[in-house]
Amino acid sequence: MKKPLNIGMIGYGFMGRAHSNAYRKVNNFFDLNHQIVLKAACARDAAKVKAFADNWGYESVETDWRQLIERKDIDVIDICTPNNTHKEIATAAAYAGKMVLCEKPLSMDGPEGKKMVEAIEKAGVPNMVWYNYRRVPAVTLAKQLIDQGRLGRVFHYRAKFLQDWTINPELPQGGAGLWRLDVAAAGSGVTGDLLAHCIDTALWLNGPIDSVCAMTETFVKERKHTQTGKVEKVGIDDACAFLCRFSNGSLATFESTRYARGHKALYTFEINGENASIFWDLHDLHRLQYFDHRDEGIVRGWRSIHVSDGDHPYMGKWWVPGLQIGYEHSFVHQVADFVAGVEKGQPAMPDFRDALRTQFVLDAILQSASEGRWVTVAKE
Ligand code: SOE
Repeated sequence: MKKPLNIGMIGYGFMGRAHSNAYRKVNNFFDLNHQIVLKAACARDAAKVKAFADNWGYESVETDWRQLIERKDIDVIDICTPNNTHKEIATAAAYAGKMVLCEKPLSMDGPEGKKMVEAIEKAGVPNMVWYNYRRVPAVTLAKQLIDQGRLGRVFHYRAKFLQDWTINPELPQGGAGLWRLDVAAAGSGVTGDLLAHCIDTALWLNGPIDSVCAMTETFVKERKHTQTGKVEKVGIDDACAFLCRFSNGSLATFESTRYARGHKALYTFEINGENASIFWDLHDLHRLQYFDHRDEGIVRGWRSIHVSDGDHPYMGKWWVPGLQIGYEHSFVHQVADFVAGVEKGQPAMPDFRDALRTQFVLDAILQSASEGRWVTVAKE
């Protein structure tokens, strides 16, 4: 008999759906001692949250997250609300002794994130931040290859995350989905929304970043605000590019924008080491490109590894070799690792403390862009 693990979901947007899907699938594919139970969904709009709960099979609804947190029958609070609400909900949930799963980025900035880490560690509750791309099997395979020392000394890291959905100046800021354009709700633009993913992966694969030199731009300076109905200044960065130095001596370039016409979610990274290189592309997420200079000369070249075999990370849990999986599975893997971590007493990464490191890099990027100089990344 499995032990129930009761989920209290806050928010019903894109991430509310991605996580709910993961909760529903995880026990069918992964051997866990806990059974996930979709206990309650919570959001302010009663009709919308009811429709969401009915669609995904949540047993009940709440319209006030404080009520949800007080409920004795909830074990895990999952925060899928805009960034400016993460701190208040996460600290209250930790104080109430709940496990806390928080959407990325952890917080609005480093100082706020630090307070969240203090609260969660004081409460001693399991916690995790949803940087899902670590658990795309090809990305996890990249980590394995690096940990095996196949690359040798790393010289370069190169990442970008390109989209094109905010080019239209008539698009308003604020409200469902579009809160990402409102600095009061999001904290920053592409830096916190997209580069946060690139940085999380980079810190995991290539270690700490020491210093950054960044530039940002806001191409559309004013947009109508959905809540006030008035045309208001846009406070987010529409594009950001930065150079950085990693502690291991490697040099890096990162670029992100929502103004790259034709690109919808082009997240790519490349790592160049003395012996080997790795390249990954979210639009082709089940492949890892790998070049090894130690291969025999006549067959040396980039290999395109179709990450779908039973001995590839996570793939033994899915179909048969050769059949690929997709974006949504990265969330299933993250839930599976979180629950397995709770069972073994080993935190699943990134936890709040680990995600705070990304937050410090984001702060340094924004400071560097506004001051026009290199900035050292805070460590703690
Ligand atoms: C929108 O920019 C968005 O949905 C991000 O918020 C996600 O974190 C990213 O994975 C895809 O793009």
